[in-house]
This record gives sequence, structure tokens and C-alpha cells, in this order.
Amino acid sequence: MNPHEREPTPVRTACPYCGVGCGVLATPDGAGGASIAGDPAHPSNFGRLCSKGAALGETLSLDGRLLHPEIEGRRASWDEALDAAARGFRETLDRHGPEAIALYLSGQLLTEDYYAANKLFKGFLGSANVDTNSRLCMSSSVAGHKRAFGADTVPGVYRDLETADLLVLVGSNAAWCHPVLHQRMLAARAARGTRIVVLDPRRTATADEADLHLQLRGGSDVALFSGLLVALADGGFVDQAYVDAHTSGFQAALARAREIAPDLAAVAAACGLAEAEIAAFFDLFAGAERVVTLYSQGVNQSAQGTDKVNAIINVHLATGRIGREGMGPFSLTGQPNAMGGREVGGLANQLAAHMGFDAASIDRVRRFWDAPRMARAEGRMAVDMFEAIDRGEIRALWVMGTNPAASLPRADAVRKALAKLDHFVVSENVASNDTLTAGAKIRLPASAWGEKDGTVTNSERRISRQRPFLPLPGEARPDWWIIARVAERLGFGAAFAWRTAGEAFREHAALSAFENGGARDFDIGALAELDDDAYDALEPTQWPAKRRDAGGETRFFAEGGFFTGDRRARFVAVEPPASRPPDAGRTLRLNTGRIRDQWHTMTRTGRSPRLASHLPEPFLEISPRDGLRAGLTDGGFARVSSAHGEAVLRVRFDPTARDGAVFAPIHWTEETSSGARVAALVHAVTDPVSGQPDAKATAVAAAPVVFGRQGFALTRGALGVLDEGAWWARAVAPHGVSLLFATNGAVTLEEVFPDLRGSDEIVDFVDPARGTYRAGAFRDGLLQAALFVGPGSQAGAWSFLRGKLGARLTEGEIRGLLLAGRARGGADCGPLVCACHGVSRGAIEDALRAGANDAATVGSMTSAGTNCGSCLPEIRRMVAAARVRTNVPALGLFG
Ligand SMILES: Nc1nc2c(c(=O)[nH]1)N[C@H]1C(S)=C(S)[C@@H](COP(=O)(O)OP(=O)(O)OC[C@H]3O[C@@H](n4cnc5c(=O)[nH]c(N)nc54)[C@H](O)[C@@H]3O)O[C@H]1N2
Ligand SMILES: Nc1nc2c(c(=O)[nH]1)N[C@H]1C(S)=C(S)[C@@H](COP(=O)(O)OP(=O)(O)OC[C@H]3O[C@@H](n4cnc5c(=O)[nH]c(N)nc54)[C@H](O)[C@@H]3O)O[C@H]1N2
Ligand code: SF4
Ligand SMILES: [Mo]
Repeated sequence: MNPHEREPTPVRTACPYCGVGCGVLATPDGAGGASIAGDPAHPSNFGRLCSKGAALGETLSLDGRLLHPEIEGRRASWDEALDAAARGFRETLDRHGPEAIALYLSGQLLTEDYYAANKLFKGFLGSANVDTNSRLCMSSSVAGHKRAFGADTVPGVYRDLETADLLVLVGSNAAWCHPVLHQRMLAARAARGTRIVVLDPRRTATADEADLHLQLRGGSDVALFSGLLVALADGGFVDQAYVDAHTSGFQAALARAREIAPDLAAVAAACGLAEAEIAAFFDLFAGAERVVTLYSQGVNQSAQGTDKVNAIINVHLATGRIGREGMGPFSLTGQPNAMGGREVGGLANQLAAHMGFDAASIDRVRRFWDAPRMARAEGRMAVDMFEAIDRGEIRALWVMGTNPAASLPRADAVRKALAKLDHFVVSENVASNDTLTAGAKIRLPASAWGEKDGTVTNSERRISRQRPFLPLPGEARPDWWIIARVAERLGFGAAFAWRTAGEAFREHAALSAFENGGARDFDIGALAELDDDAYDALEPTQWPAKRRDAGGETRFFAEGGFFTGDRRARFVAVEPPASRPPDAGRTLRLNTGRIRDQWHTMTRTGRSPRLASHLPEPFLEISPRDGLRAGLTDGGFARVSSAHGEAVLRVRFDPTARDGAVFAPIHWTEETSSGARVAALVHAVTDPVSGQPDAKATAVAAAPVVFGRQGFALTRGALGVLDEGAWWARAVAPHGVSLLFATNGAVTLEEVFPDLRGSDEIVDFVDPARGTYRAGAFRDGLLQAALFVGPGSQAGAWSFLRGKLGARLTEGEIRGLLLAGRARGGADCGPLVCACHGVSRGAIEDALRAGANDAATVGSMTSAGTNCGSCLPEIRRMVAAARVRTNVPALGLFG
């Protein structure tokens, strides 16, 4: 290397995954990649990253990227594609009116993109059919905030998590889903003894770390928080001065709470818990003034999502614990820009800049935009939108930055509906996903993380810059640019004439302050005059950021000042949970959610070999009792079916699972599995206020599926196909790709590895009696491919060999693997637990056998858990399990 070349300087940007909003330092390597580190100066993470953030560098390759516009499967120029995109909307508008066009957006778009899209449809095409995947994610929080506060306001800040005495996590698996924030909570606990309570029907990694875990029955949160309100009132914990001065509706809400939860016994019955557990929680809550209640999808994604939110807010209003240091209700946002999407009005029932569809707001936005054709009424919410597509009422759709064919409830029906569209445009990063393959006619290549330039807002209302550090590949373009070019072709060039993302941002900031005067919470007027340099250099900034703000206080509501007409907050009299008619034969309740190392439909995290090793297969978690009752075996397979669809999943007996409640992760799609699109099963029941689907409570049945052979195929080259009936999941490996599979059919080397050469050296082992076949293919002495087939799971060998593609194996390794089916020593075996340092389950078990008896010792012996800490809960769980094993050697569940 030329010694005079300058060291590349890191670019300060923000992580594209969760709503924690961590700052990232990206140092491009000049060859399309970059090294990634946490930004020590960013106030969300102070240098930390979780396993997903730390692996961002592994997701940057251009393999599988959509790099050129396409029309009907053929490559097109941008001019052709933009003309065709615009023409389709124009024709549909002319023929069927603005109700027949729709836009489906994403909390993964940047604020500037989101603003542009919303402006075009709601201001210039006259359609409020603009909804977003945030409908599936945050809309119950939005609706709950609006009912209580008169605006969609998150009152608190992250610092409150560090100064609280009690943290209550409701329906949040923050250890896996907001890991860096969870680490901040644990650090605060270590420093000052914060108590942590987790309310979740599953024993999650987050629950493992709690002082108290209430494993309540799914859907019973309203009863629990109603009971808490009653207990606080009866125990004299109501802050009457705050209630009198700043709220209304307390008595009615309390009376309703008494109906729902008259006493502890009623709460215990509703929640399926012991009275003592509930009393312990109520005592903790009553006794700690500084309490933050954090909540996420266990609250939002529910048929009573909005009532759950208000039941939580009610107890904070009643105790006046809001907007002050260390206290308040706190909605954790999911996506990196869930909050930004709310700011620009990405939801069908919002306009822009936290305005709604009242006449004054419509007129105000119309004047600001100089808009020719304002939408006059709320548009269709996501589930309704896709049902309208199915009925032919919506005929032209543009999907941007989301994968609805894999993430909406009744996903099979959604896919069928998409095929009916006259005009179907998708702006994407990847060349193939379940939505693109559902009939997208026009495919527009959007710039991806690392190339994108703009802003995102995190859970605590902090706006951070995502800055580009890689050149735009192929013909990819920013989403806002694509929207502006389509707008131009529809005759609105002047209103979309931004030359940079910064210009779009300034306009958005100016709208937030336009005729505001304190009437709206969202005001970032101070940022409306940033010049391009100042925008580029923008430090993470929390709102409100009003024009003449001195900075400082960014919490809301300590002294009231709500955004209702009379400036008082509203207590909401919540409804008791409705009982649904039982679904005959489908007695299990399917809860769906996330795993630690994958992001949604895996279009990005699925490219990282490191992230593929933690939980590489789609699975069903079920209590051993339910599993045995359904005829399942641990490690076997289950066909899980609902009224809407089915999936085949690997069975994991989980002794901590509640009977009747099963869980499956949402991440696998048609691209990555043979039939584990879990969203296909999910019912389309929605919350009556927010329209958010209830993704955590579908009635399902499970039945065993028996496969005679299981195994894996691993290769640096191409993967062939297995027989029709085979089950498989795809997972990338450090220098190749793998399939984990199960089948009753034949599996041959030639079919699985179509590009093996005659010159490749094959070493194999067959044991017909056991039904075992193991083969390694070597090219120039290096491992090119491996195929293992046997009666049981070959996971241990897979974990070892996936790291050996392209490497030379020792004689001992070859013999051990092929003859015995496992690596010698065993230490390299088992799934990866610590993604940062590449430490496997086997290595941690070795450390435990060697005497490690806490996570810190495991860390010093193996390095596991010493970087991002995302795996610490799992390590602690292993430590605890090892203790149980040594203390009670004869313990066996069924033996
Ligand atoms: N690793 C990873 N992190 C992510 C994401 C990802 O895909 N992967 N996605 C991001 C996004 S967009 C989001 S929205 C967040 C989601 O973050 P979370 O909401 O924390 O994640 P989920 O796994 O969807 O659900 C959380 C928990 O709700 C529980 N739950 C289900 N029903 C009920 C109920 O009735 N009551 C209560 N109290 N709890 C219930 C579930 O058992 C589950 O453990 O994560 C963000 N972070
Ligand atoms: N059953 C069930 N269903 C759920 C959930 C659940 O818990 N259970 N959770 C729901 C929630 S909370 C969420 S947030 C959704 C998430 O669901 P989706 O939004 O459908 O999932 P993603 O995989 O994040 O899809 C994002 C897509 O946008 C592309 N993309 C990424 N960045 C950009 C960009 O900048 N521009 C463009 N044009 N494209 C981009 C990616 O390649 C990917 O294809 O799933 C929801 N669905
Ligand atoms: S916690 Fe992890 S996924 Fe979330 S923003 Fe930080 S690094 Fe990204
Ligand atoms: Mo989400």
C-alpha cells in the first residue's frame, strides 16, 4: 500500500435496524465494503452495537441487489421505467379516481423519502391511501398517545431508563430487539439497583434478566393494568393534584377498571397468574415513584392494542409519573425510522407534521404545499388496503421499502391479491423477495443503507443522519429522487424540485413550524434553516427543536400542557378483553415475533454468515406437554395450520412455555425456506381503534410431520433443488451457502451440487444400515462442498463445517467428520451463541464443564459476551442450566 495514501476516515452514520438508533462509524475499504464500529459520541449507544449492528459490514455485497430498473421482467432505462410508473397511476386516476391508487411505505425509509411520498399522494394525487408497515408496528401506540395526550407524543427520553428505580417491560423482548438499550438498562441496574419487571407470556431472554417475570396469559394486559389502577387508587397512591390540574376522565376510567378487575383474585384469574405474583408487582409499582413502563409489540400488536396502551398511560397519569426524570410510559419503536414516518404523516389517518384530517389542518397543509388536489379524508389502513386490492377497488399500488407479501397477516391471500393489480410498482434494494415475485411489474432499484443520505428519528425523538459512505451501485437511486421524478412526470415538477435530501428535509422542518405556535408537539423549526453544510454536519438532535429554543428540556407533560383542546390529558375507560369464539380443533394460540440475530424478512441480515449461525432454522416453540399431546417430538417437525394457511417448522420443546401458547419467529420467507412463511397463518383481526393487526394470537393446530432423513448441504458454488416434499431452510456460510433439510426422498450429490467437476475429489462414507451418507468434495485440496444425510439432525457437523468452506481439512478432521459425523474435540460444535467473537454453544459448554460458574468467567475463558453483550442472557441461561444439571443429576422431564 502506498504509504502516502491517507487513512480512510470513518463516516458517522446510524444503524438501519432497530429504533434504538445507534450511531455507527463506517470506514469504507475502497472495494465496496466497510469496517463497522459503534460511534462513541452518539448519545443512543455511546459506542456500543448489538450483534446485528456489528455485522453490518457483512451485508454490503451487491450480490442479489436490484441494480437496474425493470419493466415486466426486462431491463429498462430509468426514463422508460419512470414514464411507465407515472403513466399507470395517471391512467388509474383518470379511470377510477383517487380511491383506486395506493402507496404502501415503510419505517425503513428515510424521513426525506417518506415526506416526498406522502406529499405526492396526499397533496397532489388526492389520495390518502398511503399507509405503512408502521400500521403493523406502532399504530396502537400512536392511537393511544392521541387519545390520552391529544398528539402522538413520546413523553420521555432514554436517560429516564438510567435514572428510574423501576423499569416495567410489557410485551417487549428488548434483550433481543432493542439490545443496546437493554444493555443500558442492565448497566443502570448494576450501578444503582434498578428493579426490572417483565410482563410477557414467554420466558424470553429479557425475562431471564428480570427481577420479576409475570408470565401472564397472552392478551390479559388490560386486566392487569386495570387491576393496578384500582390498587393504586385504593392504596392512596394517586397524585390528586396532578389529576385535578392536568387531566380529565379519571373517575370514569377507575370505575371501568373496577368492573374489569375488582380485586386481586379477578386479576389473577384473567392473567393466569398467582395472586402473590401480581401483588408483588403492584407493590413494586406503588413503591417506586421513578418508574418507566416500556412497551412494544406484545402491547401494540393486539386486538386491544390501543386499550393496552391507554391502560398503561392511565396508571402513569394517575400517579403523575410522566415527563419527569426517570418516569413515564415509553413506547419502544421498532424500525429505525418508525418515529420519522409518524412525523411526516406516513399513516393513512395522518396528514403531515403530526396534523390530522380536520378542515383547518387540510387547509394549512394545502397552502403550505400549494397543493392542487388535497386528500380530504382518511385513507385505507394496511389490512383494509390489501383487502380493497383483492376486491378490485384499489388497482394501482406502489410498495416502497417493505415486504407485505411476507409480513402482512393472511400473507397468502395478500400475495393472491397483489397479482390482481393493473399497476404494481415496487421500489426495492433486492432483486427478489416475496413481494417482487407476487407480480411486481415495475421494479425500481433504490439506494440502500451505506448509499442513502438523509435522516431517521429514534424512539426518544432523536433525529440522526444516515450518511452515505459507498457510491450508488449500478443505476440505484434514492427513494426521494425516484418519487420526485415520478411527480415530475405527473406534472408536479416544481413542487418536487429538490436537488438534495437536505432540501426536502428543510421543507419538512418548515412545515412542522408552519402556523404551529405551540399547538402541535412536533416542531423542528430550528432545523428549517440549516444550509447544506449544516445539514451534512447535523449532530443527533432531539425534538422539539423550535426556532427560538435554547435546547434543554425535551420531555413532555411534567406540568401538563397536553395537546387536547383544553390542554388536559384524557384517562381512557378501556374495554375488557373480548373473548373470541373458540376455533374448533385449533386450540393453540400462535404468538409470533423476533429472534436475536435476524431482521424481519432477512433481506439484509440473511446475508451475514455470522448472524446465520445463532438460530438457523424456522421453529415452533411449544411446551413439552402440548407437544406430546399433539404427537410431536422435540427436534422433529410440525405442520402448523390456521384457518388461513400453514407452515412446517422444526419443533423445540420449551419447558418454560405456557401450555396452550406456541411461538414462531417471523423471519423466514419463500426465499429462505420451503414453507415457513409464518405470516400466512396469522389472522387479520385488527384493533378497532388503530387498525393494527393482532399478530400474537392466532388459533392454530399442530401435527407431526415425519421425515426419514435430515441433513445439510454446504457449498461454495451453486445449490440445486431437493425433491418436492422436502423441508429446507437456507443459511449463508462464511464462503458459501447452505441448506438445512429434511426429506423422505432421495438426495444425491449431483442434484444438490450441480456444478461439481469431474476433477473434484470426493471423500464419502455410507452406512446403509443407519441410513447415513456423508460426503466432502475437495477442489485443489480445499473443501468445495459437503453433504451430510442421516436419520437425525446433523447440526453439530454443520456448525463446524460451515466455517471450513474453502479451507484445507486435516486428515483427522476428515476422518472424524465423515466416519463419526462430528468434529474431534467437539469444542467447535453447536450453534454460535456469541456472534461477535464467534463462540459456539459447544465452546461455552466446555467452559462450564471446566468450572466456569458465571457469565463473567465464561467471558474471560472464551471471550463470549464480552463485546456487544446481546448473548449474555443466553450465556446466563446456560450457566443456570449447568447448575441445575450438576445439582440434580437425575432431573429429566419424562424419564
Ligand atoms: N433482532 C431483531 N430486533 C428487532 C427487529 C427484528 O426483526 N429483529 N425488529 C424491530 C421491530 S420493527 C420491532 S416492531 C421491534 C419489536 O420488538 P418486540 O416487541 O420486543 O418483539 P416481538 O418479538 O415482536 O414481541 C415482543 C414480545 O411480546 C410478547 N407478547 C405476545 N403477546 C403478548 C401479550 O398479550 N402481552 C404481553 N405483555 N406480551 C406479549 C411476545 O411473547 C414477545 O416476547 O423489534 C425491533 N428490533
Ligand atoms: N406475524 C407477524 N407479522 C408481522 C410482525 C410480527 O411480529 N408478527 N411484525 C410486524 C412489524 S412490527 C413490522 S415492522 C413488519 C416488518 O415487515 P417488512 O417491512 O415487510 O419487512 P422487511 O424485511 O424489513 O422489509 C423491508 C423491505 O424493504 C427493502 N428495503 C430496505 N431498505 C430500503 C430502502 O431504503 N428503500 C427501499 N425502496 N427498500 C428498502 C428490503 O430489502 C426489504 O425487502 O412486519 C410486521 N409483520
Ligand atoms: S441496538 Fe443493534 S439493531 Fe438496534 S440500532 Fe443499535 S446496533 Fe442497530
Ligand atoms: Mo416493527
